Amino acid sequence: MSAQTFDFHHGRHHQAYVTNLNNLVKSSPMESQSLDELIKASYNDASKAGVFNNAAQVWNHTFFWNCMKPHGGGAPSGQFAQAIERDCGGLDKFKEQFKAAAVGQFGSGWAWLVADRGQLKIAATANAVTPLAQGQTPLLTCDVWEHAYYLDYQNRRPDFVQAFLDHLVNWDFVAQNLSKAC
Ligand code: MN3
Repeated sequence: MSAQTFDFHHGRHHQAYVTNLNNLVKSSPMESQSLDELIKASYNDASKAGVFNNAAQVWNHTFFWNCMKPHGGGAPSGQFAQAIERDCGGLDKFKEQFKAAAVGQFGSGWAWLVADRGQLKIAATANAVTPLAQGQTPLLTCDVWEHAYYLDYQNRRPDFVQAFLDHLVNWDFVAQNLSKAC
């Protein structure tokens, strides 16, 4: 991920969601709610679509940055590696399935690895939707909105997702998320 992509994505796109959300909840009872509470309370409430979209995008982006580290990628270890083996058929199969979900998401959205009642599952969501609102525990995500990759990869979303999996994923963070979910 180039410095330019990171700068625009974090400094402009993520910042815009923070600014919008702060403006939307200002001087309302929602102002004192946590991000998690806001997301769960506004999901599927058409009158709060703006709050949901911005709150979920703030949460998703913060989570996405934590899913990466410099010189990331490689292979997970320990209990998490065993869970990938058990539920996804191993790291290579996991990468194939995650990439297929990321590439197959039509338009803007997110690819996810989640824990759902103790089982690892791969998912994709549209726009701002987050598995957190759907009762699942997010473990890993990749942003597949065009703003996440267009400067570096133009239309080649598969290449961005492959680079994310091979060189950016912070498996320690992903494993931590699973240990907290169990
Ligand atoms: Mn984004």
